[in-house]
Amino acid sequence: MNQSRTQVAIVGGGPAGLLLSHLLHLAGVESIVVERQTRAYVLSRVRAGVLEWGTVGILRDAGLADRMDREGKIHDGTAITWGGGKRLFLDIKQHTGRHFMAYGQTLMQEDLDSAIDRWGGTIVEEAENVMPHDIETDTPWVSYTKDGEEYRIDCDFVAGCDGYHGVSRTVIPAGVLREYERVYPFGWLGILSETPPLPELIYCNSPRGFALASMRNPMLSRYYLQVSLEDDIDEWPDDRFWDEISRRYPDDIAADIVTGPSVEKSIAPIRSYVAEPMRHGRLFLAGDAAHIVPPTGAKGLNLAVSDVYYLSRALIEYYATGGWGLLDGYSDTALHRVWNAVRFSWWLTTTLHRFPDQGEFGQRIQESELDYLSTSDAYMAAAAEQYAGLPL
Ligand code: FAS
Ligand code: PHB
Repeated sequence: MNQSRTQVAIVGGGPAGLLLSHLLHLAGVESIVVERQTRAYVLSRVRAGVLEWGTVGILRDAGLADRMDREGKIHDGTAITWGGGKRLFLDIKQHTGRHFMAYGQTLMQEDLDSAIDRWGGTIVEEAENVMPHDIETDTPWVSYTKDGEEYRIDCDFVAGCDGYHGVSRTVIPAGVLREYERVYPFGWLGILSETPPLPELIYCNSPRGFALASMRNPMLSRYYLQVSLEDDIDEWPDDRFWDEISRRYPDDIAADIVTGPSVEKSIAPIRSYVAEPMRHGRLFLAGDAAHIVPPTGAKGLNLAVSDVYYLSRALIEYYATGGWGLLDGYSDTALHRVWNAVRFSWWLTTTLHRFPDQGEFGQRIQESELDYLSTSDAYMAAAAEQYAGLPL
């Protein structure tokens, strides 16, 4: 058994795990990241594209924002279209004074990888059979195997940053863990194409189903269509995708969509999920390991960042003062923000997507909701505040 020791063992090398390792390092706290995939595989997963202004601030303060500030695009709000041509602009700058940054999670992950390599951090790739142990004691540890060898990392704390399908959540006793879930009866078919994107993000409620136009850079567009959970990616050749998205958007918007061959295409299931508490003993969960939101509200990655912001502050306080105050308050603090984002993502998902059993009555209710939103400054301000992300 190859043995090592660190202060914080981090399970999972996605954005939550890497950002936590970096923030801890900046405060002189040691960690080791244990990731079951290769870095290349993690980078190959095309995911989020919108960073809340709070996330932007955390990345800037941590010295992780040079490329984001060069290549990211700042937006003052997002558009919503419905009812065959109606539209509104959810102006988060006007209502909150904040913006959001269009910058792909893949690039953020690369920036984190590079930063950790620069200061010589440890990211174990292709770790198998990762398992946290003795999290209810003062001497937790993490085991894993790699290239046929067994490894043990003794630590003070374990951070479970291993996503929805990770192992960390499973070591919280069944009698302690409370789970809340809603699975939606549709998926998101996402496409990347090397074409100029529309200038703004545009969410679309159409009787044919939801659509979203987004971007990654001036020559890389990201589009989504709501599809049936029974659909297979092979049933969606590029031509069908472009034809369908032009049917869902009003003609004048559809006319501006520049089509082209897809360079990535995938279908993701849509669910809301929260695990409570986000801490048990010396195990702390952060990011998708603790919660999943429909991408409609662009909250998933941003929640991972806010969890890590709270957890890093708590761990830094412990190592600086021996105090447990922020650690003891971590789960409640993180969950307050999580549930707000879960509720907003659920509301926007139920307002913009076509549900199988909603009928024409349900369609008109959704359109009436958007009509009201577009005419009420108070409602727009509330929606803008939540899309922008509540202050940390
Ligand atoms: P991640 O899942 O990103 O990372 C967890 C890491 O842990 C992974 O690298 C995994 O390989 C590793 N791991 C898992 N089990 C392990 C084990 N047993 N041992 C060691 N390592 C293990 N969010 C948005 O805001 N907008 C979007 O458009 C959007 N689209 C998405 C599309 C898809 C298909 C998915 C799955 C998610 C999407 N999300 C989106 C949400 C996504 O961005 C997550 O919120 C974000 O990746 C969360 O980061 P982490 O918590 O680090 O989890
Ligand atoms: C994206 O650009 O991938 C994106 C943007 C906004 C969302 C979801 C995804 O709500």
